Amino acid sequence: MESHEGDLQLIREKIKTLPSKANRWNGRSDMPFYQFQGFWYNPFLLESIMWKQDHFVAHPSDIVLATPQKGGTTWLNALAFAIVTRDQFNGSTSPLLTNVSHDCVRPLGLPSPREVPKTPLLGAVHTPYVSLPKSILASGCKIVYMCREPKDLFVSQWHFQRSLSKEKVSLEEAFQLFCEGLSPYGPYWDHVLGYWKASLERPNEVLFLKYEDMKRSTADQVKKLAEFMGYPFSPEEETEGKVKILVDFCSFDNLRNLEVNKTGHSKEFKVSNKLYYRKGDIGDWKNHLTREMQERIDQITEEKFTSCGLTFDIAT
Ligand code: PAP
Repeated sequence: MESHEGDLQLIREKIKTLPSKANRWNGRSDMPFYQFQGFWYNPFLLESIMWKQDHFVAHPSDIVLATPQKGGTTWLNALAFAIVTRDQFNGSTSPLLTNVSHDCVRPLGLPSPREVPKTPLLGAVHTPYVSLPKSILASGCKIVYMCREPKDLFVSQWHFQRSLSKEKVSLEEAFQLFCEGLSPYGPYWDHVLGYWKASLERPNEVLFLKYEDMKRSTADQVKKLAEFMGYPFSPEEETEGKVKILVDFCSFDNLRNLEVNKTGHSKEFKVSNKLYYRKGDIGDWKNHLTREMQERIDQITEEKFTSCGLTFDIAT
């Protein structure tokens, strides 16, 4: 325990030496952004990322669920958990009925000594690919990444950060910061590209998913996800309609209307669960961004992604 505290103390000292900027997203002068390996974090999140780099021991059977903040974490956690536990639980016994999905997977970002590993271990991170613990890459365990079209992700992140903060950042200021890369776990585009390139280089180990594809063809994407994780649906299961049952169970409307997600708090993050369920639509940016904002963000997306072969349907 003492060495655990000692390690954290060293990390805290190191953080203080990193490039730093005011964090206008939360308006708190005691919690600025620090830049580490190209990305911006508040000091508490960074502490856990740095701690895990040195201490997290991955097993080849682990499955890492990686998302940028607001990239579809709640949904991906729920789907992955429902897939790997489908022989254990059904629609009336699933822990997802009484726990927000963040509490059904292990948040790999937090510094806690590793418990006896469950197999498989589902672990969730917002950590950029470059900053993942090296043992994750060395173990060859599976990594699933889900992200979202940049304009919708920005709008979702703006709503979420405002709901957590006393000082409410304006849309215009948050937009400016987001485009400059100064957002929680940002620059967003670099976060996406890290996993995109890894999925091209190591396709058996890194699966790259888009929130929009998951919305438009959920059943196909869920089958792909299950197959990748090593839990494919059998022809019998497909005939019995198991894919549709799982998709309906994890749908926005079904999960949002559960009591735990209307009135509960996540045990791990102490956040009100209803904040994880806002609209769940594609294209909500149209209700928030001006034409100029749209053009600016689309231009960055085009510049950053197109040459790497990554496209999003930016119009919808
Ligand atoms: P997190 O990274 O803070 O955990 P995350 O789950 O990635 O948040 O983002 C929440 C978004 O996913 C919200 O989008 P919105 O702000 O545009 O509405 C939320 O509504 C949406 N969401 C949550 N659960 C589901 C679901 N089951 N299906 C589709 N979208 C969902």
